[in-house]
This record gives sequence, structure tokens and C-alpha cells, in this order.
Amino acid sequence: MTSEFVSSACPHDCPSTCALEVERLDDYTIGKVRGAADNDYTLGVICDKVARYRERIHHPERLSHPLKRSGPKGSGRFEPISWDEALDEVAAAFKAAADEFGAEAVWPFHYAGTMGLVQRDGIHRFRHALGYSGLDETICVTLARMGWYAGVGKLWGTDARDMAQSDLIVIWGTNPVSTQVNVMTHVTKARKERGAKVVCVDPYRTGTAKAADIHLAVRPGTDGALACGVMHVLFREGFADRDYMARFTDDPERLEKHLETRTPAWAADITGLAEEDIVAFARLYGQTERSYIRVGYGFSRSRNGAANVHAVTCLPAVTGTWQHPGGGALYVQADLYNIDQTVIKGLDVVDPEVRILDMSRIGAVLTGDKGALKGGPPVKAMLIQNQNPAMVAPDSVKVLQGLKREDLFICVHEQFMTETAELADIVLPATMFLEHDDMYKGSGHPYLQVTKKVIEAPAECRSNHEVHCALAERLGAEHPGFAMSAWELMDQSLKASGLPGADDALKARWIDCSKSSDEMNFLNGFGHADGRFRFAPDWRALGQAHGTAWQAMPALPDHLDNIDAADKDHPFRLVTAPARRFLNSTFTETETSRTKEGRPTAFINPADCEALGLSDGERVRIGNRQGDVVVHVKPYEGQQPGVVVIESIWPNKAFVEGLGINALTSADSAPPAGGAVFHDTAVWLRAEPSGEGM
Ligand SMILES: Nc1nc2c(c(=O)[nH]1)N[C@H]1C(S)=C(S)[C@@H](COP(=O)(O)OP(=O)(O)OC[C@H]3O[C@@H](n4cnc5c(=O)[nH]c(N)nc54)[C@H](O)[C@@H]3O)O[C@H]1N2
Ligand SMILES: Nc1nc2c(c(=O)[nH]1)N[C@H]1C(S)=C(S)[C@@H](COP(=O)(O)OP(=O)(O)OC[C@H]3O[C@@H](n4cnc5c(=O)[nH]c(N)nc54)[C@H](O)[C@@H]3O)O[C@H]1N2
Ligand code: SF4
Ligand SMILES: [Mo]
Repeated sequence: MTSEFVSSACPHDCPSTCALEVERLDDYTIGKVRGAADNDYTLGVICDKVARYRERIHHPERLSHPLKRSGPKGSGRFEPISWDEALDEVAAAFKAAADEFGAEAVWPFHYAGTMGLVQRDGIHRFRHALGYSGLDETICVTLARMGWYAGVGKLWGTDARDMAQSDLIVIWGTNPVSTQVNVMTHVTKARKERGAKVVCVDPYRTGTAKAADIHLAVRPGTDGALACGVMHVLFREGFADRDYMARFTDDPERLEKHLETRTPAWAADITGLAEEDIVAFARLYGQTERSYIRVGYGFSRSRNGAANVHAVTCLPAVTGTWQHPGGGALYVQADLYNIDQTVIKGLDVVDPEVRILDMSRIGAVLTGDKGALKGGPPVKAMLIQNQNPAMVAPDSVKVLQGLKREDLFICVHEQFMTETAELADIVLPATMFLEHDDMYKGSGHPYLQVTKKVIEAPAECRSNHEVHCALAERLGAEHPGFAMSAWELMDQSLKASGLPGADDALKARWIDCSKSSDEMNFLNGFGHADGRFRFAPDWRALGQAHGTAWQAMPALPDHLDNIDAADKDHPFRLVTAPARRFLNSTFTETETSRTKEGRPTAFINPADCEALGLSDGERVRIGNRQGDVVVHVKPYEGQQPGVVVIESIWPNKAFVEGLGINALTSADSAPPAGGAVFHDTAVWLRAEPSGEGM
């Protein structure tokens, strides 16, 4: 067989969802992976971790056979068993838990290891059909979504391809050089073709900040104040577009009045930026009609994250940049896709009475916190797919304590022996995206992509869908979806959504789901019933299903002062930004990613290093009320004193004392509707004597 390039799409949890071309060397082996040059979003560019996918898919440590624990929990001792034996054991454990404690004692736990709509979401059908506990998927998008919905009302925005027509691009709270490389491709185009200026708002000097013309190094959790200070100048200096606001927004007069006290000096005090830098940025933004804000996730991962995202979305509504080519803003294009997932997710058999547990509070749930359990039974059995909570979930001391419970049965379906899999009773080997069929929605772009498997799965690996069907059969779960293949599920869903079927979609390689540019830029009205952008959001409507936390939200854009502020005992603010060569916990298993990342490292302002007597390469202990971890020091320019950054997510084992970064992050649930607060942590720092020989 001669090698050939086959179309595919990147399945990882990354807004870029790159269109890929994968070299198939034979039925079992891939060669090179490259970006599709003729996809006008991907434009042939992908990140280096996926370009090296051969290293991950043909990794010698890939799980290949079902395993059963043969030593004490967490001992790492397993023995191979057959698929039938493994599935029987899982089914028996689920049945026993449900018989004794009720079906809600079983908690399928999952997220977005693959973003494929079949292999990611079929687990919903599995749990709905059996009445198992649900999962409130708060670990990533909740806060940013709430903030965007609050003002804009629909999850879409100016097409990223329009950036080529922008004169100013503001990259706000995202680090695309690491986390979504294609944004930089389009930024570079705008720079080359129009001399566009680039501003980056980020607490530390990321790769993106280095590439920008202006870097605004805010204190973490203060973007709402920056946005208000900027808007104050926009109104004061005549940059506010009053005609636009009268047509497209709810209450500009009330906003203007409210902003009178949110001066640049007020914002400078909160953000730690210089007042003149805030004014200069406001003028640049106000003077530039074609200005595009790329809204990221980073600044939403705080207790006040939803308020901050809403405040930033107010900027283009004040100046009306939505009206100009290359103007407006984008967070995600999620609402462009209207895919009917009824059969995939089993939405026709949902019992609304079944409890839904907050995934970000898995530590509290598994250690028996009554509130976290919603007054229901303890969790006694879990199927974990597409997630690695032992590393990624906040408050990991508690998470690990819970996962290690002797009376908790855990089945982990994985590609590698992750730190979560190590704590399992049964480990099942999973396929990778090139070994199964699926479909993917873009987040940073409007393309839907259907992919077919490129090579055969190695050894005994099976897909998520196969596992759902096999367990459903043993547990007596009934739903038509369990009798369908992944391809049939896709075909049915696409056709039910008025889209071409799976075969046609595959042939087309990608389907553009964008709307007219007027609609994308809300020139026919915003996403609320009255078509108006909301400076004064209806937070109650967004949050009331989750209790009363929404009451904390500010009536108008503001600095919501509810963060884990630095204090005498915890004088530093910690940001756990993503590492470039890892994708969450994925790729921590590949040698080249680990080598390039080095080791868990604290980036600390040189003035703080001096004050604490810390030098490059020495150890520092970082802690708070939840725990403490030891990492190595790197003096780093370009962040404010009092800010510490540890790029993540490393395995716990990679840390000096075997406890990872999420020992420090909090599982507090942020208003108005929950969400994890990974970048909102006050900590203390202490020089740590080096170990022998280090
Ligand atoms: N400190 C800190 N913690 C964080 C964050 C942070 O910024 N800082 N970010 C948070 C965010 S935004 C997220 S989304 C979470 C993500 O955390 P995770 O969801 O755990 O992250 P991933 O590494 O994307 O995927 C998890 C696992 O899915 C597996 N997997 C991939 N494809 C398949 C498949 O087809 N089948 C099966 N069965 N398994 C598969 C992978 O091998 C991987 O181990 O982490 C959060 N944790
Ligand atoms: N290489 C790589 N790529 C990834 C991931 C990864 O782990 N590694 N994770 C993937 C996932 S699951 C997701 S959700 C996306 C997320 O991608 P992004 O939208 O980029 O969001 P974050 O990764 O949380 O953080 C981005 C930046 O926000 C900054 N930040 C933190 N706090 C604040 C703040 O208060 N204000 C401001 N202005 N900035 C702040 C951080 O310093 C960081 O540089 O990336 C995906 N892509
Ligand atoms: S940039 Fe994101 S979508 Fe593109 S190949 Fe890398 S991980 Fe995948
Ligand atoms: Mo995420």
C-alpha cells in the first residue's frame, strides 16, 4: 500500500477544531499530520503537538487491553481480563449500587477529551436511559457563556475570517499562540494587509502578549474594572455612538450615568495598570471603527468571571464597531450549529427529577458533602470517559480523597494510564479519533466536519459508543440509539437538522454553517427578544435554575468585588494558565511535549523574587488554606508584582512532592450559575530548601 493523505478533523478541546490531513502509511499506521491548506480558517496551520500526533497514537504506553485492579486501590497493580469479563464486572457493580442506593448512586463522569458529538455525548443517552445522576458541565465554559449571553444573547460573533479587514485586534484573556494558534494566522494577515495594531490583555507576558503591540498586564480578576474605565473615556471623549446605542441597546443613558464614577483612575487602582495606559487604550479603541475583540476563556475563570466577560462585551455595543467590516467581537460560534442531538443524547428519555451534580465539585460530591449531593444518595459507582479529574478538577486534595474511597467502584475508559485510571477498579482501552467515526463543530470558526476512521484500532481498543452500547445491553437500557452505528447516529442527526447526510458531509469535508454577515454582527438585532444588547442583563433569568447566586451580579457592567483577593497571609494571586505543548492533561504522556515544557515552574516577578530571596531554578513552596505544592522558580518580567503564574496542567507526579496545581485552586461555584475559578486563587510563597543534589 502506498501512503496517502486522508481528511480528518482535530478532536481535541480547542476552539480551533483544525481541518486535518493525515498521512496513512498502512491500515494500522499514520505518518505526518498537517493542516488542510484549502480550509480558509485552518489555512494549513496546526499546533506542533498535533503535528506530532504519530507520537501519541503509536505510543508504546497506550492502553491496549481491559484491566482489572489486582492490588489495593491506587497501587498501580492491574491484570489483563477479557472485554466480556470487564463489562460484566462494570454492569454488576452498577446494578449493585443502583439496587442498594437507587439509580442516582451511579454517576457517569465525562467531559471533552474528544469533542466529537457522538463519542463525547453518547454517555448522556446512557445515563438518561438508566436514570443515573446527571453532570452539570461547569468546568470550562459556564462563566464565559453566561457573560456573553447576558449582553449579546446568542453565542456567535463576527466571523474570524473577517479579522483580515480589521485595523485593531484586541486579544482579551486568551493566549492563542498556545491555545488556538489559528487566531494568530488571521491576526498576522490583518497586520500584513492593513497594518492592524494588536492589543493583548493578560496578567502575564504570554507568547501572544510578546507578539502584540500593546500588552495590558492586568491584575487577575479585574477586567470588569478595565472595561468600565475604558467606557468612561469612550463616553467622556465623544467616542460613544449614540445613534447606534439608541437603535441597538437597552439603556445607554443609565450606563453613562453609572460610568461617571468608573474613571480611569478608579480602574487603575483596581487593575494595577497606569491611568494613562487605560486612557491611551480607550482612545485607540474609540478611534478605530474596525476593531475586533477576540474574547477568550482566561478572564472568565474567576468568581467575577461572568461579570467581567459581560463588561468586555459592552465595548463594541458602546462604539458600534459591530457595524463595520472587521469590527465587533467573537467568543464562540456555538449557536450557529443547530444540530438535533435527540437520539445521540437520548433527550427523549430525560427524567427531569433526576439530580444533576456539579462536575467542578467532584471532590465535595465524592467525600459526601450533603449540599453537593443535593440531598440524594452517595455516589457509589462511576464510569469516567473523556476526563482526567485526578489532575484537572479543582481542590484536588479532596478529589483524590474521594476517588480513593474503598467503597466507590470506578471504571475508567481511557487511552492512557492517567492518574485517574490508576485509581480505577476496571480500566478499558479507548480508540483515538483516527480510529472511529465522528463529527465536530468549530468554535472559533463556523465549519461542521464529519470524519471517518483512518486506521484500524490497535489491539483491543474500543470506542466510547461501543462501550455505551455494550453496557446498555447488560444493564437492560433501551433506546434506539444503542442499536445504531456511530455513522448512523451522525447521518440521522444531520438529516434531522436539515443538513446533508453523513456521506455527503464527508465528501464535502466541511460545511459552512455561518449566517449572513449582518446576522453574525447582529445588525438585524441582538439575541434577546427585543433585539437589544443589554447593558443591564437579566441575571435572574440566567441563574435562577441554580439557586440565588445570581443576586450577587452587578446591575450594570462593573468590578464585582468577590474574588479571592490577596491579603496579609496570602499576598500573591495565582494564575494557572495553559501550557503550550499540553492540552489540558492530554499530551503530558508524550515525551517531546514533556521535554519542551521542562517541569512545573512558577513565573514570579523579579522584584518579588528579590524580596523573597528566590533565584532562578530554586524551589518555592506555594500554598493556601487548601494545601501547598513545591515547584521551581523562574523570575519573569512583564507581570505585576504579586502575580504568580504556573503553566499547567502537569500530572501530580511531576511536582516535587507529588501534589499538583489543583490542590490550590478552589471548587467554589461562581455566580450566576456555577463555573470553575482556576485563575482566582490567593496564595503565600516561601523559599524552600532544595533537595539533596538538586
Ligand atoms: N489548573 C487548571 N486546571 C484546569 C484548567 C486550567 O486552566 N487550569 N482548565 C480546565 C479546563 S478549561 C478543562 S476543559 C478541563 C479539561 O480537562 P480534561 O477534560 O481532563 O482534559 P483533556 O486532557 O482534554 O481530556 C481528558 C482525557 O480524555 C481522554 N480521551 C480523549 N479522547 C477520548 C476518547 O475518544 N475516549 C475516551 N474514553 N477518552 C478519551 C484523554 O486521553 C484525556 O486523558 O481542565 C480544567 N482544569
Ligand atoms: N496548548 C493548549 N491549548 C489549549 C488548552 C491547553 O491546556 N493547552 N486548553 C484548551 C481548552 S480546554 C480551552 S477551554 C481553551 C482555553 O483557552 P483560552 O481562551 O486561551 O483560556 P485560558 O486557557 O483559561 O487562559 C488564557 C489566558 O488568560 C489569562 N488570564 C487568566 N486570568 C485572567 C484575567 O483575570 N484577566 C485576563 N485578561 N486574562 C487572564 C491567562 O494568563 C492565559 O494566558 O484552550 C484550549 N487549548
Ligand atoms: S490548534 Fe487546536 S484544533 Fe488545531 S490541531 Fe492544535 S489542538 Fe487541534
Ligand atoms: Mo476547556
